[in-house]
Parts: sequence; C-alpha cells; structure tokens
Amino acid sequence: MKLYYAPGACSLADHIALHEADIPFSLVRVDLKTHKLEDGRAYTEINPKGSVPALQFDDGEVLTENLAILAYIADQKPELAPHGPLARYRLLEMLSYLASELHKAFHPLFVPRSTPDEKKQAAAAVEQKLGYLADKLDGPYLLGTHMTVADPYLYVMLTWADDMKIKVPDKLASFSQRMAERPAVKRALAHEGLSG
Ligand SMILES: N[C@@H](CCC(=O)N[C@@H](CS)C(=O)NCC(=O)O)C(=O)O
Repeated sequence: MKLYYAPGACSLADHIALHEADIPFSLVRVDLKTHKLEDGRAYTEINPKGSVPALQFDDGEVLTENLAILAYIADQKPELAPHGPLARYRLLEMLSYLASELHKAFHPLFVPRSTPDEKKQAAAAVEQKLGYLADKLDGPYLLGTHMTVADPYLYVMLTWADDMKIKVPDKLASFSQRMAERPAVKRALAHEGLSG
C-alpha cells in the first residue's frame, strides 16, 4: 500500500493514522506546486484531482479524500473508531465537519491570490470552528476517551493554525500537545522531515 503525501499537508493525518493502525505502507512524496512525483511522473496519473492524500492498494486501486481514507483505516483497526450507539455515524459526522467545514475554511489562507480581507475572514471562520470543537471536546480526544482517526486530522489543522498565528483555544492547544506525544505522530513527523 502506498500513501501519496506532501509534507505537513492534510495527508499527514492519514500518515499518522496508518502508523497508529500499524498498517504497513510506503510513502510517495508529491510536489504540490508542480503536481509531480519524485520520479518526474505526473501525480494526476494517480489522482486526477491533483490533491493529496491518495492511498494506492497493492492491486493498483486508488482511494482519495481524507474522509474515505481515514474511515477505511478505522475499519481495519476498530480501536481507532469510536464505540457505542451510532459510533460509525458519529465518526463520519466528525470527519465530515473536519473536511467540509474546518479544512475548507483554511483554503483562502493557502491561496496566494487571496486578498488580506479574504484572509482575515478565513482566519475568523477557522477560529469560530475551532471554538465549536473546543466546546464539544469532553475528554482527551474528539470522540471521547480514546484516540480515533478523527484526531490526527484535527491535529494537522492545529499545526496549520499555529503556523498562521490563528488563536487556538486552550483546550485544543492541550489536545495538540497530547497528540504530539504519541509515538505514531513523532514517527510521521520524522518521516516527513518535520520534527525538531
Ligand atoms: N477534498 C480533499 C481535499 C484535500 C486537499 O485539500 N489537499 C490539499 C493539501 S492539504 C492539496 O493537495 N492541495 C493541492 C491541490 O489540490 O492541488 C480531501 O479531503 O482529501
């Protein structure tokens, strides 16, 4: 299995989750400026959408979208999914919020052509959504007492917020520190050249 990634991008969530699940995989780095792989091939041959992550199975089949890849990983390792009634739907609910609300809200902050006003509005939207998640956090992890595949996704976006000097609620700053202590997070950061 191969994970197509770019250092520090949202694909870091899938990278961490694969380590947490102890699933064997190899990494293929994508240059998001040129959409090329290190061997010069066009990444769009793998994922026509051009975005990371993409997970390629040994038979060549490719799965894209954070929500789908993280849900797939949770299905391989039930410890990384929530438990209890509606658990599967609670996981999808959270992954959907992270992907379509929080991740999307960051978008103007990554686009060079965004105006300062657009960036300011985007930062305010990110803060509002982080506030919602902080209010909802009722335990060490997003969906309760144990880590699920939703947590690395939030963790990655908190690293972006930090880099962009967006105010992170205290509860989420503590969450981020808790995540950073996990061996799987340390391993993934080291593999992406991001530690230290
Ligand atoms: N809908 C996709 C979005 C993924 C996405 O936005 N990836 C960013 C990096 S965090 C990317 O690859 N941007 C470059 C591009 O789309 O060309 C998902 O949830 O997986």
